[in-house]
Amino acid sequence: MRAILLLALLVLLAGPVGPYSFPGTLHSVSAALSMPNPEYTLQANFNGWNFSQSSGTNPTIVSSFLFPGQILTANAYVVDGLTHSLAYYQPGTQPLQVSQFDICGPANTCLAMVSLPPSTPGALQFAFSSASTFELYCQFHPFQMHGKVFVYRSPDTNGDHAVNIIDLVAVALVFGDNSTSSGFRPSSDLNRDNVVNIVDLVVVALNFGRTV
Ligand SMILES: [Cu+2]
Repeated sequence: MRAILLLALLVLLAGPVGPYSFPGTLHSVSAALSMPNPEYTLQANFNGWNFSQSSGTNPTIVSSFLFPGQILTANAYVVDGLTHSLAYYQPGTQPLQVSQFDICGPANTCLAMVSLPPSTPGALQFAFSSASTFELYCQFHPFQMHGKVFVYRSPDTNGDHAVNIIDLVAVALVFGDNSTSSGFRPSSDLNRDNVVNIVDLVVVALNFGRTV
């Protein structure tokens, strides 16, 4: 009963016309990550992505609106006069495995890439196909320029393309479960931390009413 009240409150607070903001556990790099069709901008610097910026150097990109199938828009521009690139790699790819000669494609180690010549900003739109934490590299300087992209599990827990009360209840009913619980459902653990809690409920609430 407490969970039902909680979710009712969340729907009121963060419905489809809600503020679309929630302080995540990982820092984000721009307000544009706090709304549908998330977008971010990074400075390309040999010393690290967003070196010395308020986001922190080599940030993790995280958004409650980033889950499989959702388009993430990356913008980047060079601040040190060098040539860089912004590329997404499979989870766990190490700097030694990254090269400017990698061919990027949906089934490759490098998933997608945009070149960043010194004087021309680059943009890359990409939809990750799985819920995981991907690597964000400059292929020219993979040891220095290495961030991450956190992709949630879909708040559309039953796969009917609508985020609605069914999905909110699916999370609320297993609220408090962790991966050792007998009824644990990974599909309700949206942030993949092996416990179903307020963070997971909020991701559903923020997307409530959306077609995804
Ligand atoms: Cu670089």
